[in-house]
Amino acid sequence: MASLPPFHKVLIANRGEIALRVLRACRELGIATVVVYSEADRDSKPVRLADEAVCIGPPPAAKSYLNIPAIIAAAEVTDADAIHPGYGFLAENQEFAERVTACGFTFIGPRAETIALMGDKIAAKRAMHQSGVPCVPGSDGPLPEDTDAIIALARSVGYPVIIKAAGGGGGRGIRVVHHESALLSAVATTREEARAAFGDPTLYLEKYLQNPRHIEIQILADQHGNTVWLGERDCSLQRRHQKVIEEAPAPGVPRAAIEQLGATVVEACRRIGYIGAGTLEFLYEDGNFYFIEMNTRIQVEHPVTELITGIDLVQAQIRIAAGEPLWFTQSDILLKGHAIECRINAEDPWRFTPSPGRIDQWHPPGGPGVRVDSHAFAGYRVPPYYDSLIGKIIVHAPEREAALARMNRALEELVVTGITTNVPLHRDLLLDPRVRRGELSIHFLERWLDERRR
Ligand code: MV4
Repeated sequence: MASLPPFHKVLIANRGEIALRVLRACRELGIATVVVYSEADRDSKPVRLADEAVCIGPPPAAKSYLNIPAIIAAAEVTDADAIHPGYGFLAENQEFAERVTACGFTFIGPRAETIALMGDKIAAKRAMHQSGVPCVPGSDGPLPEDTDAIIALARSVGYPVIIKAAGGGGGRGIRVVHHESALLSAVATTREEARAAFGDPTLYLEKYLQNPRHIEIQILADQHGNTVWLGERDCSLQRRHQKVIEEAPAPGVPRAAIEQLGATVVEACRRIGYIGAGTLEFLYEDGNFYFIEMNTRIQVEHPVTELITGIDLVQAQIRIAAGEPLWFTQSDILLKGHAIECRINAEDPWRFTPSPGRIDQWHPPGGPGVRVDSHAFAGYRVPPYYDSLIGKIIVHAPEREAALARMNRALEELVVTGITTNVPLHRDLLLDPRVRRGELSIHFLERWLDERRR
């Protein structure tokens, strides 16, 4: 059955592997594509594969991928219907979503007011808490100005506490406080950092969880009130808030607990009027989940969910933005097997210094259960201006052990020369018995790196 494409033409306001990923989704839906690019990405794969490409400025992102007027002008001259922001850059920028809509284009993502709600971490937490989503105990709102009130609050929550900026997120504007003696100076410093970085000095406070896992729930919601959750992802293996390996399902977490959480977040997202794809981030410690933030974009690690559900999340984003009702229900979503993603970065595997330059050889892995999302090719020059992600290897197998074996095999097959990559880090990590047993925490990787440096 041939159905009408959701849009005639979509403009892709991003670069690299995610621009290619969105382009592939559009192609399969019969939608023409426009890719915008900076001068540094002129010879990139998404630019070559797109139906049309428009240069929007010089290499620095502030002058190209963050240049809202240039992107809107590109949509106007190419007569695009809709704009997909990918991740990073303008994906969670309320002003961009508003201007896209005001100029008559469809923003492929949540409503601008939802982006604003989730961008305010206090408002997001309050909205989730009111809908029964479990949250970390804390200030239940902005931290007071009064120093005695701050001290009393931290005492009632109990040390250690963590101070967070309402305008922060993703690891920016946070500070852990272990003793009352350090509290007020930590608040003052974090407040000034928040004012400078986000233009908003508002802070909040939470009990600091000392050794949690990072587990997130993927949701999809259409414009007609249908909302589903698509399992969880464990993203605990990270360094400096950059995820390194993600997997689904989260190893060792009781299914009943996740299913209850899934049902709760679906109800919360329905009440908020959430539309599109979204991810709720939780800390998981001692069998309990605590909501921390919600991301209103497609995430780097979305393929892990696609492999265990069989649902194309990027196509779903596009069809939802065009107004289609969800074409499946919660009971149609079966989580099958186990998926693991390794992010391949052009960087030193142990020192993490970027390694831009020309890729001489590129031999991606293949075979059963292996997916490679990458814009790389032999002869491609990794530009020095953007993040170092050159691709992702994602494997799927019936069980976790088989997925680990498959990832080891895929990493052995991968050949990248000319630049340095973090593949040796992945290979060593996947050999670690604690990783193999699924004994993860947000601190595991940094401690593991510390241990091997000695
Ligand atoms: C926390 C926490 C412990 N307790 N909140 C860091 C980034 C931001 N998204 C939230 N973060 C954390 N919030 C409480 N109450 C520990 C972290 C945290 C973290 C969270 C997820 C993934 C990696 C992390 C690394 C360090 C700290």
